[in-house]
Amino acid sequence: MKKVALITGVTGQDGSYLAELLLQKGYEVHGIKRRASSFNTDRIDHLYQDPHESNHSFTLHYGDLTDSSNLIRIIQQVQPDEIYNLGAMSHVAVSFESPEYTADADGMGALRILEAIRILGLEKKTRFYQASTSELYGLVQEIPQKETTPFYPRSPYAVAKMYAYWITVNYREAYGIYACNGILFNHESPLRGETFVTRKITRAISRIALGLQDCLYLGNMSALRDWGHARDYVEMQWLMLQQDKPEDFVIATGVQYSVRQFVEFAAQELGISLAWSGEGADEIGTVSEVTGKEAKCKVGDVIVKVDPRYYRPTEVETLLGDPTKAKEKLGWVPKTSLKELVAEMVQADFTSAKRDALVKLAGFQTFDHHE
Ligand code: NDP
Ligand code: GDR
Repeated sequence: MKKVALITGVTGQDGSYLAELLLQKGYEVHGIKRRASSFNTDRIDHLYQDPHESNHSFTLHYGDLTDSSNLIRIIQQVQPDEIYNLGAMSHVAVSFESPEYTADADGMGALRILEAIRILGLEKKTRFYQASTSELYGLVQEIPQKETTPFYPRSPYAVAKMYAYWITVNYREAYGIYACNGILFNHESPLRGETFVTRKITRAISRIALGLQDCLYLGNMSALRDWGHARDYVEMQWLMLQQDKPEDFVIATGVQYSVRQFVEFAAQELGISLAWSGEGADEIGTVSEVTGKEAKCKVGDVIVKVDPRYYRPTEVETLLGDPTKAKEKLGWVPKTSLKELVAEMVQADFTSAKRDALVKLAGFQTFDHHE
């Protein structure tokens, strides 16, 4: 018998990698996607299976984490062995703009699924994974952060995720549901949303190198993050649901870099070196050397500037995870270094920037997306 998994947020970065992993493992995979006015399945189109074929093992359902009747109906229909709750309004800065919606989708959404499991009498059958986050540590109380480090959330997103974290623990203890939290530190990939800082950087540097864009505007470049690869991290999401006993785990690399360093690594990938001057809102990044054959920018070009518009009302300055528990109990170690991650992201974005440059050269108009 095939195992059955249901993924919320299947159209997102992690949803795509997880669906691929579970299909490779022989699962029947169901995903919840939101209705949108344009196609929103780019990240999973390569996994599409014709629903008219009798043996298809990947099915999408329309739904939303803010709609409990819809969640109950899908879970009743699918009868999943495992639910991965990856769906969320996941952008920290945007959560300050839409705090109430963020609380509803990211906090109450987890409760709605756990209640659906209970209402449908699936407590003994269905295992539940909650996408918890290093943002829970916010104003950090201990370095590095581990499972026992106290939380201090610093955004509406993190506060909503804190509710989801504790309701997951509570339903495990109250109703014996196999439910666990993966406290995942930042993880990136070529599929990362374009407005998160890493992807914003790799896209912009690629476009600047080809003369399609002049400057990259960023917020707080001194922020420190522990960045891993999403492909490595979804393996952990699966592993956490395969244990005898449900537990919560920190997933991180244990290595920390600044946003500024990430910019430097991305530029170096294309043979561009940067020099920094100024401070805070006046900081700029100037091209100091160009060795990349395809890079069109020149020494002296200012290609990075700070725009305080990207500052957050409350910032998380430093995050560094201690993944010892995951290593000891699950035998997990991250496979991808930051340099490898940056190289993969830059290569992917440089390829699509080159396509845009060719289209432009052929006399057609191209439009970039803007925040
Ligand atoms: P993405 O933003 O790439 O994906 C989020 C997914 O959630 C998308 O499929 C989105 O749909 C969907 N979604 C948003 N709102 C709703 C809603 N109301 N109902 C149903 N689905 C919804 O995030 P990631 O893949 O990067 O992250 C996955 C999860 O892990 C998220 O919960 C995130 O908060 C959490 N997390 C992520 C980390 C990271 O570094 N990536 C670290 C720690 C935690 P649509 O495509 O339509 O927008
Ligand atoms: P984060 O990721 O807030 O850690 O949340 P993001 O990439 O948005 O920011 C990381 C750090 O970079 C700083 N920064 C900028 N960020 C963005 N987005 N845009 C900018 O221009 C910019 N300039 C500087 C930020 O201030 C911040 O310090 C991610 C999300 O995936 C969450 O869903 C997840 O829970 C956490 O990671 C772990």
